[in-house]
Order: sequence, then C-alpha cells, then structure tokens
Amino acid sequence: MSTAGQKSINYRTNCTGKALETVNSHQDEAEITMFGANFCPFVQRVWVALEHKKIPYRYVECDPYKKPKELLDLNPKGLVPALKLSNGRSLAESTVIMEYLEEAYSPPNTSDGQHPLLLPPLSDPYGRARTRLQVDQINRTFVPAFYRFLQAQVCAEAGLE
Ligand SMILES: N[C@@H](CCC(=O)N[C@@H](CS)C(=O)NCC(=O)O)C(=O)O
Repeated sequence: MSTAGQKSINYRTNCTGKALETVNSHQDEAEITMFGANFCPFVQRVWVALEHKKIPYRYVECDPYKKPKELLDLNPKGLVPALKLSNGRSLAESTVIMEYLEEAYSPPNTSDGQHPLLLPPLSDPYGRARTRLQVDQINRTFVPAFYRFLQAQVCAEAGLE
C-alpha cells in the first residue's frame, strides 16, 4: 500500500491473484512495454486488449502518483497507461493506445487471423459504429463507477471507510 499525494488515499502498489500471475508471465523483453498501475481502469482496458489481441508485451507496474522518470520519459503528464515501443517511440492515452493496437496488429499491417480484432472488420461499418456506441456507453457509466469501486475497496481494506 502507498499514499497518494495530499489526499491520503491508500492504494495497492502491486497486483494480486490472477492479475499477478499474468504480470509474472509478461516480464520478458517484448516489442511493447506497458507501464501500468493495478488500480487503474484505463490500464485495465489496454491490458485486456493486449491479451485479447494476443500481442506480445512486457508489463511494468509503476506508481503514477510518484511519477518515476521512466514513466515521464514516455508520457510527460506522468499518467498510466503508457506504452514504450521500438525505436524510442512511446504512446499514452488509453483510447489512442487502443486504436493504435487495433490498427498496428490487424491486416494489412499483420497477416490475417494472427491477432483477433477488437472491432468488426472494415467491411462492416454499421457493426463498427454499434460497437463504438457500446464503448461510449461503458466509458460514461461503467468506467467511473468501476474506478470508484476499486478505490473504495482499497480504502475499506485500509480501514478508512
Ligand atoms: N485519459 C487517460 C487517463 C489516465 C489516468 O487518469 N490514469 C491515472 C490512474 S487511473 C493516473 O495515472 N493518475 C496519476 C495522476 O493523476 O497523477 C487515459 O485514458 O489513459
């Protein structure tokens, strides 16, 4: 556990359970390194996408409230998720990262069938639009509630609520 800034919110600094097993199986060097924090729903959606699309990646748990230099080098705002890519490139912002992963790991950039798609194919624009509507709904309703739930859990464990 650690304490965030002046708010005195306690939060976990490592994953547990199945998430920790997944972290431990993604410690080898890979073309993508994701800097994440276990309590962050924005990290979790990128993480789910990496797993779903079967993209090789390394996971680095980091504390975005302490803003380590290696995180600031990737994202000057010091927010997670942040991706370290090859040739000194980096990316931040979960929605931008999701679009990058979908485009970089789909035909014609990768061979057909290697990486499952997040959206229906380009040949189905209506299906893609309907999926984006669902994503928008989840962004507006589920994500803020889930974030509050994750934080409340940690506060309760720390005896703060
Ligand atoms: N819009 C960003 C939000 C990322 C974000 O707010 N991450 C939080 C953790 S859940 C963070 O890094 N907070 C550190 C801080 O606010 O200093 C995204 O979608 O990636």
